[in-house]
Amino acid sequence: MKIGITCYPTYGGSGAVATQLGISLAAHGHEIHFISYAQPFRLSGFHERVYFHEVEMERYPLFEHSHYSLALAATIHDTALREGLDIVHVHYAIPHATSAWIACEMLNGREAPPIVTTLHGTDVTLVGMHPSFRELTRFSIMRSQGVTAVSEFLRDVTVRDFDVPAERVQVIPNFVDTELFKPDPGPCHRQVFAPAGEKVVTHVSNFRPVKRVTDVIDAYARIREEVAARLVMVGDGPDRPRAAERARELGIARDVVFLGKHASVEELLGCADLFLLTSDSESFGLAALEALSCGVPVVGYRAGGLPEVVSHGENGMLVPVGAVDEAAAAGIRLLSDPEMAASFREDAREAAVERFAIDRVLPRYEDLYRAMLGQAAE
Ligand code: GMT
Repeated sequence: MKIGITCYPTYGGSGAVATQLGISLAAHGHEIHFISYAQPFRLSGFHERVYFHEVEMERYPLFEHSHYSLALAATIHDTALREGLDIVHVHYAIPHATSAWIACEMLNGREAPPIVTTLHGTDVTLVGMHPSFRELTRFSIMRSQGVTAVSEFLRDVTVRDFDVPAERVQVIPNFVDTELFKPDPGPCHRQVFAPAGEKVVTHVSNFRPVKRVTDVIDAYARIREEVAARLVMVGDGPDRPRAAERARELGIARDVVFLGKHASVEELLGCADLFLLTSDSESFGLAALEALSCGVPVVGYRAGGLPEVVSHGENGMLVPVGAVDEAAAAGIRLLSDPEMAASFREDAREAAVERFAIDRVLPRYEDLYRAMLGQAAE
């Protein structure tokens, strides 16, 4: 099949998943056309049958704002025509599903490829719910021939808040490259982060308010009162300065390292002892899955779809949103009980491989594409 994939290219789970999906589909013999305003951050190296089409946004003095949605529609339309796309698969509803719909309308009579929209999170729970976007989001979801959500939680929210019939939304969970995200990668940077043999606690996110990164700092501050540990903060975003300030206020700044954006988080996760994720909403929590795949237990808030990824008491601990003390207590237990830590690490890796490895999830997308094209599933 020839598949067009649109995603946000910046650091974020939806772009990471869309890119991995495209690369894996290409390895399965499909032809993949990424359509985005920049090369997706995890699309590096050469991959046979993978092409990239950049969305050009002309600047013109009359326009104070760029017309990204329209430029994207034009590029999807152009790519569909020139390459003969069989499927257009967009990740994140706003505005990608809308742009895909415009592109297919523009084909006007020529055979338009079916649109598959994958809902990722704030496209439904936040941005899509804004009064100015709600109707547009619903319209775009309903005009997609295939709709997937990355968790049961997100499917339920979509059905409830957008009045979308439940049978229109299929849950296909996110997945992870378990060969890349694996325990004990070489070289290990543990010595750099924790030269005196301290435990390594890690957090990876885009530091937006929803991630509550100051809670990570607060929980870590309590953990280090009991266990010698260092905190490695990976990523960047609006709340990074607040998190750094909090670490300074608590007098622990020297034990907290802010690495900024990192393209190869697997190198960092692989040498961590604990992953902290204190979001107040998380439709799935890809960062947590990547940690599990590296054999790293997760302590986080019981929010959204995270309980579908992290099994409480088996490979992580989930506590109520905002319960920093409970999160810290869970972290302390895990870091100071070697037997428990070993069992959680083993379960984390096993769960990632058994439930979320690419080979488990990819066929579900292929079946969906075939169903859209009226072909029998393999
Ligand atoms: O929706 C967002 O906030 C952005 C999006 C992204 O591009 O990172 O994150 C969402 O999609 C990820 C991939 O499916 C999920 O793992 C994240 O849980 C989800 N974020 C939220 O729901 C806050």
